[in-house]
Amino acid sequence: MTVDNPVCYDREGEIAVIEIDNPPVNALSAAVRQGLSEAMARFDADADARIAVLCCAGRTFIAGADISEFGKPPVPPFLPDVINAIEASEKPVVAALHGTVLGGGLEVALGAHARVAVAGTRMGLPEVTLGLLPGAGGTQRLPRAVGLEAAIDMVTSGRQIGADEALRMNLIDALADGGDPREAGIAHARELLAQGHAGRRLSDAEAPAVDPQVVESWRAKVARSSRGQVAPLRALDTIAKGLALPFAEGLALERRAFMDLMQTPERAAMIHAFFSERRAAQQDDLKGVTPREVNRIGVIGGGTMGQGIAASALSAGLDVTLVERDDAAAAKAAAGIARMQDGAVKRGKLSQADRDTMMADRFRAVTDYQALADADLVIEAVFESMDVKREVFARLGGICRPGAVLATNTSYLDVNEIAAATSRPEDVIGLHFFSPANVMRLLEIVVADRTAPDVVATAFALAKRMGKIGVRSGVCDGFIGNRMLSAYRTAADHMVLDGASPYQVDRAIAGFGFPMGPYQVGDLAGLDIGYATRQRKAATRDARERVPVFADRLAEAGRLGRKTGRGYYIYDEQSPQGRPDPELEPMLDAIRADLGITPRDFTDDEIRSRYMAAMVNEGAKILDEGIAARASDIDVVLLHGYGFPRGKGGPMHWADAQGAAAISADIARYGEEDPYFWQAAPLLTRLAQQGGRFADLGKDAK
Ligand code: 3H9
Repeated sequence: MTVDNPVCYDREGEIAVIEIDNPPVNALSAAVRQGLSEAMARFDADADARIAVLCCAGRTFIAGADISEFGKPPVPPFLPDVINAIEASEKPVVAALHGTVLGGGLEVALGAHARVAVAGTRMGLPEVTLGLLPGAGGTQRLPRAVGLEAAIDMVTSGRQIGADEALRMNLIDALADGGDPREAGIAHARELLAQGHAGRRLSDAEAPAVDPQVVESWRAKVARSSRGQVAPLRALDTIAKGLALPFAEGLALERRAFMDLMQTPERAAMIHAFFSERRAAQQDDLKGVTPREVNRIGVIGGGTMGQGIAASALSAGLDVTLVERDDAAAAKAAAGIARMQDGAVKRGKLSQADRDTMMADRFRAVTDYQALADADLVIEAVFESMDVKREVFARLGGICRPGAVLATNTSYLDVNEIAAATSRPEDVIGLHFFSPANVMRLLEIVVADRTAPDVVATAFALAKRMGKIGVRSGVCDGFIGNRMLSAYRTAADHMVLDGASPYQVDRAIAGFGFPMGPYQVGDLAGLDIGYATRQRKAATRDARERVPVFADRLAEAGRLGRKTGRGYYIYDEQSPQGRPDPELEPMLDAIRADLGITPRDFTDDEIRSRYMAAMVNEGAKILDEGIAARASDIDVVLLHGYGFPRGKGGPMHWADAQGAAAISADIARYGEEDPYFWQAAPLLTRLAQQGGRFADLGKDAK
């Protein structure tokens, strides 16, 4: 290997070893493709080499095409040609797999004549999660290896499978004993040589029969799960149509589909999401700051949130002490956490033995705060009241060891005020988990005025360890996510006051790609939460602010959403997911009449425009105030905490695609009716005037 060539060729006797070393994930950059082509030519010409092993250095086999090259002009050699050359070799090539063998990486492996994996290897074709489909033979070779339905499942979902499953479905030929992929490949190559076995070319294998009925039933399933995304259905079609053609024509069909998808806004949005998630952890001011060590965690409060946080921390290998008010509450919390871990065992994510030792050795639920004396980090998840939180933090300041991080899971309260309740505000930070905390990946890291840099670094390190995506937020009411939610929910409420039905709003928003509309979300979260917030703010409310009287009426009538069987929708055995309530419209009409509003019709498009304009406008204010450091952080919050459709990249990416001028013009129009709510963010106005984009602001410009 030279400095420029990330692919190394050497020999072990009759076995050629072709090793790729392109950190961090051995992505198939132009240099790797070039190096692989040259290595294959050298192997073909090497009379002393009878078989080749293709493996990778570092933490993983090839994790796919180099995503950072997407959207730029393609540079030869192209991956399908490189893979065809591997497969066309007269002498067998063994792919030796480890780590995460994804996308183009799995396609390279499918072009080899045999595949061996070390234990723990994961494989998948995640292209649909980037708005693409496998573009280097995956739609044609995979079905020839594993059969039609298994291939459709993998390609249209992008899901990863483990090495055991891969062996069962014939995706790999063998599972190695040891953990070293190079050694595993060499051992497998020796076996093949000894048996006189040359492996097989998948392009020569017979294509599985394509039963149109099977394809149709998958189409219905994929259409449901992909919620308007184009790539999964295009992938399904490409598999089905391609398999009916000779192999080379199937490949050509696939290539055309891949190039088409490369041009879609969906592809750009999903790749924006991918890099935004990774960028969120990059904090310039934390370079060189060492995080504090965290092994023992305390969780105060064993409600749904506390349980989820504890379960998630346990799964990350941390030691957890949970504190509750009394023995009964502690026992209830412990039982809830045990149930979550049992669920993980059932889903195959955790072994029974690990679950048992985790619960016995690394977890305890107690009633005495003193048990937190040696915790490295304590997360408070008690009732959302400033008085209660201040009391908890005042106590913690005296009990926790010096240097322990004190975190609050508040979802909107002022973290500066909470920090002021302790003698050590520099140790205090907000860690806003989302419910259910053992499932949701988003973690808002709320940095208060006096939070120490190493506490911020500790929070990011903890997020990573817990498999969460940490996004930094400044202190404001609701932080990034709930503040945005409040804005777009208010826009929806105004439309309902003015004549739209909540059911139409929900349908229109689902039509944009959200899994649920705002009123379905409200019913799920419980209508008492919003009611309590409105009550809290009533005394200081500006007289020009329009109140969603209908929401108050529902809450006052005890219609609190799913948990009471009735909110905006009715939930019963007949309709567990909810059905419209015939009493709602008459109630809304009466309220409108009381308020002197003549109801008007809204089109679904207008509903979506107003909803999105409110969201983007609030995002612009959040950026202007420095609550979020970059637009892409806001996108990550909405994508991971609020169901924003990934195929649209997040609200700020979506705004850039529409153009600030168009959104700004909408807001100016809406503002003619309600100038109080529709106040354009100065940043949005600026971008509209200059033709600028959120993506080019500040850190995003780098
Ligand atoms: C494809 O293959 C198309 C083909 O079908 C056809 C082609 C013709 N490219 O996630 P991490 C970077 S589509 C470039 O933090 P982890 C990443 O940005 C591709 N860069 O680590 C980060 O950089 P930084 C199909 C990539 O251990 C660093 O590597 N493949 C790529 O948590 C570490 O990443 C995929 O979709 C890439 N492909 O997870 C796989 N992948 O440090 C996408 C990663 O500067 N990748 N980087 O922020 C993943 O799912 C995860 O990165 C992986 C590692 C599981 C591999």
